[in-house]
Amino acid sequence: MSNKIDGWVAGLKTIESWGVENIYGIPAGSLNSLIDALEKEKEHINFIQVRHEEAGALAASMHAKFTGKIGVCVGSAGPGATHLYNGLYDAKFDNVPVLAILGQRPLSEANMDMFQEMNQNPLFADVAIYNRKVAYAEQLPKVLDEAIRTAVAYRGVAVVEVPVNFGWEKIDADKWPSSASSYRKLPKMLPDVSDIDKAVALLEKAKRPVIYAGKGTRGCGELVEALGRKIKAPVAITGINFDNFNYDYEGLLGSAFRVAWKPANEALAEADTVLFVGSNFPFSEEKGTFSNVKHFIQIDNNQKNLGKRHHPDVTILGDAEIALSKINEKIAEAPLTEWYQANLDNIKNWKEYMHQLEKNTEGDLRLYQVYDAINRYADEDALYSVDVGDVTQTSIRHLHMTPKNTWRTSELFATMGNGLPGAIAAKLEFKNRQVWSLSGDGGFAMNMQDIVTAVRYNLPSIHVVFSNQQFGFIRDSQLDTNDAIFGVDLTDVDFAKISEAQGAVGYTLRTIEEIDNVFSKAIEDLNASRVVLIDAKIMDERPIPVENLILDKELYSETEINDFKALYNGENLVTLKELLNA
Ligand SMILES: Cc1ncc(C[n+]2csc(CCOP(=O)(O)OP(=O)(O)O)c2C)c(N)n1
Ligand SMILES: [Mg+2]
Repeated sequence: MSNKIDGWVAGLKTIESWGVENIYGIPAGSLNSLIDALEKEKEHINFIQVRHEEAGALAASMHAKFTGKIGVCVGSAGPGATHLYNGLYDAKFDNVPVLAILGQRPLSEANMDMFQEMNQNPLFADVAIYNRKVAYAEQLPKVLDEAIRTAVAYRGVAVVEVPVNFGWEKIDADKWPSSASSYRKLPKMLPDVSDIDKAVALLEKAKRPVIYAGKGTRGCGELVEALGRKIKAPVAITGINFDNFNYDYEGLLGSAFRVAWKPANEALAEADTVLFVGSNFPFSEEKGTFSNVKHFIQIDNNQKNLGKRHHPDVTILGDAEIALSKINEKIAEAPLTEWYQANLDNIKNWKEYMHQLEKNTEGDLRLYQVYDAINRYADEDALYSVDVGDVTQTSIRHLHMTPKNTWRTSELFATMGNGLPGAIAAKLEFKNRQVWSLSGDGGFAMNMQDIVTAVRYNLPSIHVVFSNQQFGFIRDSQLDTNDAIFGVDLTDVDFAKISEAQGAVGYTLRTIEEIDNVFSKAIEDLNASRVVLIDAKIMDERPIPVENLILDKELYSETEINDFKALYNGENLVTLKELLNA
């Protein structure tokens, strides 16, 4: 007679075979057989007990973003399952693989409106690309294998509901399938040579070219920089792509629209030709990002994206790196142009503006000096898990990222509360790298209960809360659209105490003078394996709205311009138009 093992032990062996090391969740009756199996398999896979299933699902999604590997979370029948939503939608929107396991009442109790028995699969129909209920015990590992393979291949969310009794049923020990060793990455797609030639011809004719590099250019940032220098095209990027480029790259325009740099918005408004590579920039059409652009060339390895965000004159279906290197090989070096020089000067002017804010040592504590401290104290290969709010915008402006860093956030779904769960996931994987979470006071409060999770699993990390006592990002948008500001102020919370109460070290930073003391102690604590929180009580102010600049002399009066400059300390800001006309 062959050996028998529990259904869920077999299921875990299948999951383990795909290289999964951590499963995030909270136990419940409908998960008892899974938790039983996790105890039996604890030498091979970790159960990371979180304090809110949303934190677990966000950690799973952020794990996939930091590592490129599938993240796994569990939610118990009913309320535990529905708590997973934000993390799963985050994964769906950002195209990363996540497996969500849902508990369920035993099959014998199905369909009778039993306690917590919810008809779950329909609720996950929209978020999931694979969404099934296991039909019998022996099928449990098979369905999991199918789910993981699908999630990994299509980079999305797989949902598997498991009636709890299946997990205890005995199945043959060798009856757990795994297709993990058969998995192969898609080969890089070769672009059509004639499309490359058409792109080269358009770019050689361009008077004002811009390269727009999305996250499809990850890993080939240097090639983008080199092509930009060769054809005298400054480089705009998608916000999430900052760690693909060197902050010091002189042609870096930054990102466009609101979570953005000024030079990118100005350059895209004046450009005649855009080479749009590996991006799904959602604001393109609605915000008129490319409305003045005459020629648009798009490179993407997904047919679904070609022509989605702006109508291209030339489309190149293929791998970004291959397409860019072929263009780079074929294209003639352009001489220095006024266009390129004006953009270089504009970028320099913007960086000087940002540095002036960061290095200012007078007055109240502002977010800028906190970033300056992070830049000074962080390791050069630090990982940053960044929450959603002004903190997303200010991180892309003031963190001096390079390809050695990694930063991840909730990109397209943009859910608040992802910062801390992301840091937990990052530290579990990258034990030897420094991990930071950066959040606003609104976003941090959404999952602050999970500081104790970082403490419990000994995940030394630094968590910076930018406390402006506002839902700042929304307050700023109300300033532009509403008659009054309403519902956005926050009652002050002592986040240091909240962290200390969970076993972490907590600091409250209130003045510029205290910065070095607090940050050097925080690094000492970190090096002593502590979890550290810095609650930075910063001035409540709007960072400069680069999507609504009041700087153009043709559009605004001198008084309006001066008021705008005074409000944002931008006395020395110039415009690209001025530089082009100089
Ligand atoms: C879960 C969720 N709820 C609401 C929003 C809308 N929203 C976007 S940013 C933001 C405010 C963020 O406030 P805070 O974390 O304090 O950061 P700040 O902008 O003040 O730096 C809100 C409410 C969201 N993105 N996600
Ligand atoms: Mg805030």
